[in-house]
Amino acid sequence: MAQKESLKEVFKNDFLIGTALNSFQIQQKDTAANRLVLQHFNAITPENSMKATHLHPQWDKYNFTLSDQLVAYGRQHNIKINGHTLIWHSQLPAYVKNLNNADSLKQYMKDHISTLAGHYKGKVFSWDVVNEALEGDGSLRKSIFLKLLGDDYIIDAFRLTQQAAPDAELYYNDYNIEGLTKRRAAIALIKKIQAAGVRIDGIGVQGHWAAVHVPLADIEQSIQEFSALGIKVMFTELDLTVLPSPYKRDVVDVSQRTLPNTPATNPWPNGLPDFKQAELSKSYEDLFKLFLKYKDKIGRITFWGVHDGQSWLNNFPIAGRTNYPLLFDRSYQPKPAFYAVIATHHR
Ligand code: 9MR
Repeated sequence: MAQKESLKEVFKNDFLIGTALNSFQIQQKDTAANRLVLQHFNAITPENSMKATHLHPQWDKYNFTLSDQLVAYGRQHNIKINGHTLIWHSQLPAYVKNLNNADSLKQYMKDHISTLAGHYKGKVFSWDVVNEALEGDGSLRKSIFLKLLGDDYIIDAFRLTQQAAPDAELYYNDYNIEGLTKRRAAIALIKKIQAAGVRIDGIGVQGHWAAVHVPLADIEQSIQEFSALGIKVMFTELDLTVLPSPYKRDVVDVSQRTLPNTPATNPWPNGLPDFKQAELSKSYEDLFKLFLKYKDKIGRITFWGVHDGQSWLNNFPIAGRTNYPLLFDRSYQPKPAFYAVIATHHR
């Protein structure tokens, strides 16, 4: 039976509530998930289908079919669309990775951005213009873009997007930027873009955290510091892993390679025990209390998936585990964490 409460209704005066859609959901083949989308979410991000590998697989070939479906779906249901993502070092097709001169890469960037942002001009609410350009130590990631084009490729990417899609909001998106080192680097980056006279409207804090270890103080500090730059703060890929971490620190590093699966690292293949449900609920409750405290600075909270069964965390950083990071379970039912989130609003 469907629950009465709707996330997007409950938080309608606070921030948008988004979710990431995979290709089945975009094609409306996951009908139970699509019911949840329509009931609870007023923002969508394609989990993969707008990435360069999918959308721009060859130099002069674009494959808009799936992302056009996503955009049509969003527009039909009055759901805001966040384009994800224009310039990213990962999921780059080989013909880009193998470029060896600045002129060609510049041409790629110009064609890629003007074609995508132009195609969805007036249809996409916002773009993650540049994704994950910072290393853990705060330096610029040694991507092909940095190597061939130098530091200013980021400013150029924002400028090109602004030209192609003047009405779209433009964001910088990254993980772990709530932490001090990357936060400082992100602030410097945003100031640099602003100083160049180029528009940046918001920052996307991905929000791949671990239940019980959510860095609330860092998150609060980063909301304050990012919004002081005159930009909106978005939480763009929220999920809370509940499984044992193979890392020393309880920080999810999305660039880590896949690690071996052992019984000890996959303890709950048949269901999450109550005490873990309670921990997850408490972490989501704490987070949403914080989000509500800063609702005037936050534009959107997007979950990285509709339900636990589709989460990337089932396969990362260890393949084939059973994780429980979202508000809806594998049977598309709201979890205790869902009700904990709803309840933050009524307090
Ligand atoms: O969830 C996405 C997964 O299905 C893809 O295999 C992966 C590589 O493209 O990307 C995942 O999403 C990532 C997002 O695009 C950027 N931030 C980190 C996300 C999790 O890896």
